[in-house]
Parts: sequence; structure tokens; C-alpha cells
Amino acid sequence: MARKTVQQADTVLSLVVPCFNEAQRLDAHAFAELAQSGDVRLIFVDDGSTDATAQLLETLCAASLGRAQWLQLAQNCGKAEAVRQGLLLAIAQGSKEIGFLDADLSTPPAELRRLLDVLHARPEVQVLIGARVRLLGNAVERKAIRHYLGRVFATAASLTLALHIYDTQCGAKLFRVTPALEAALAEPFVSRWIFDVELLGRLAWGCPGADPLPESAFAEVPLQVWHDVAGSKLRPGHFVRAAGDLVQIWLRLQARRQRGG
Ligand SMILES: Nc1nc2c(ncn2[C@@H]2O[C@H](COP(=O)(O)OP(=O)(O)OP(=O)(O)O)[C@@H](O)[C@H]2O)c(=O)[nH]1
Ligand SMILES: [Mg+2]
Repeated sequence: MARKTVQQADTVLSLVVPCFNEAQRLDAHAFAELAQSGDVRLIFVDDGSTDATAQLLETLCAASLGRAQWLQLAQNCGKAEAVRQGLLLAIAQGSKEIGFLDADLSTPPAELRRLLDVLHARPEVQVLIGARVRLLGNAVERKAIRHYLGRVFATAASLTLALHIYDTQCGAKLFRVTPALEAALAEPFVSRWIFDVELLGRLAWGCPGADPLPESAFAEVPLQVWHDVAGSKLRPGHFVRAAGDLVQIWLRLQARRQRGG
């Protein structure tokens, strides 16, 4: 089936791409192709990169015929706030489907497209999450240490959320814009790195202005391709911070549960 152009598309996904010092890793050609597909609009969010990221994004967006834009925040505020600001911009611009994707394209554009197809095929799903499951026949390639640490963390995150989720931390997630999502994005996240857990918690447990979503509103899709890209900004210390953040998120969710929503 032919892909629709922006003018014809019923829905256009606004995809937020957080970028911090990504001049070396960002594949401008691949992103330009994704934007040209017509049903995806890109919002890059750069918050104070000190390399040539700004110039790269300027060129990319200028050549995108309005399909890619670039939000520049005055100073570095971390991936969590960069993504939140990008998603809020997408909502303010009227998007009905939004999401985010890491700039290193660990989740390749073809997989993002597959996630989008699933979102369109399953109207009951409000939150669609890419999951890095190492199944035979799939090309999910991660350093062993990252895989095992990631599995321990993801299991703890799933227990914290009391949600049957396999992979909270994959950098590819899509959402339908609903009042619940808007409420969940209203406040900055407390965590800089595991905001995904916090966002899922606000949606699954409810937050000021929104009731909890049922588990059926969430779905994970095992990715067929995902690969580690060198140059990650995660350091061993971030895992320790992430564990501390997880405890904080758990305490907040417990307090919410005791207040009854
Ligand atoms: N805007 C913004 N983006 C950031 C910041 N820190 C990280 N990012 C982006 O977040 C995405 C993920 O960063 P990575 O360094 O690849 O880390 P990761 O993907 O969480 O972890 P890996 O599993 O190691 O790849 C990339 O698009 C980064 O550019 C930040 O402070 N500001
Ligand atoms: Mg990465």
C-alpha cells in the first residue's frame, strides 16, 4: 500500500528526538528519509550541545520542507526534560500521535515504522513500547554487561510499577494524545535518566488530573532489530543513580496508592 503524503495522512506522528552532542552519531540522511515518508514529523530537542549538533540540525531541518523542526533549549536539562518539552510542543501543535526515539537510531527507522503500524492496527492501545527481547532470529545486539544490568533493572522497574512490562528503558515509545497523557506530562520528571518509568507510572497509577489507565492500554512490541551504538552517554554511576531514582518513584507511587489516586 502506498504511503500517504503529509497532506493526505489521517494522522501524522510527531516524533521527538532528544539530542545532546550528537554531531558524530546522528545519521542526518536516515532521519531525512524518515521525515520524507510523510506520516512522521520530527522534533529534535537540543539543550546546549557543545559540538556541531546545532549546525547539523539546522541544515537537516532547513532541507526538510517543514517536516522536521528543532527545539533549542537554553541550557542542558537532561534527556527527561528535553523529551517532555518536545512532547509538549507536539501536543501544542495539535498532534494526535506522539513518541520519542533516540538519536543514535539504536532502534532503526524500519522498526519505528513497524511500531507505528501496530499503533494504527490496535486502537485500544494508548502506549506502545519497543521491547529489546533477545529472541532467536531477531537481531537484538547488546553488550552482555548492559543486557544483564538492563534485565535486573527492568525487572525491578516492572515490580515497582506493578505492571507486566518487559523493557521500560527502550528509547522508542509511542503514545496517543489523551487527557491522561497530557496530565502525565504536565510536571517535570524527578528522574533524569529513568523518566520512562516515571511516565509509565503516572499513566498506570494515575496522576493529578488523570485516572489510572487499564493495563490493556499498554502494549509492548518485541523489536526485530536493535543494536548498541557506541558513544552512549550512560556511565556506570548512572546505574546507581537510576536505582536511587527507582526507589524515589516507588515511594511516590505508594503515597499515591495510599491517597487512593
Ligand atoms: N536533549 C538531550 N538529549 C540527551 C541528553 N542526554 C542524552 N540525550 C539523548 O538521549 C538519547 C539516548 O542517549 P544514549 O547516550 O544513547 O543513552 P541510552 O540510549 O539511554 O543508553 P544506551 O543503551 O547506552 O544507548 C540520545 O538521543 C541522546 O542524545 C541530554 O542531556 N539532553
Ligand atoms: Mg543509545
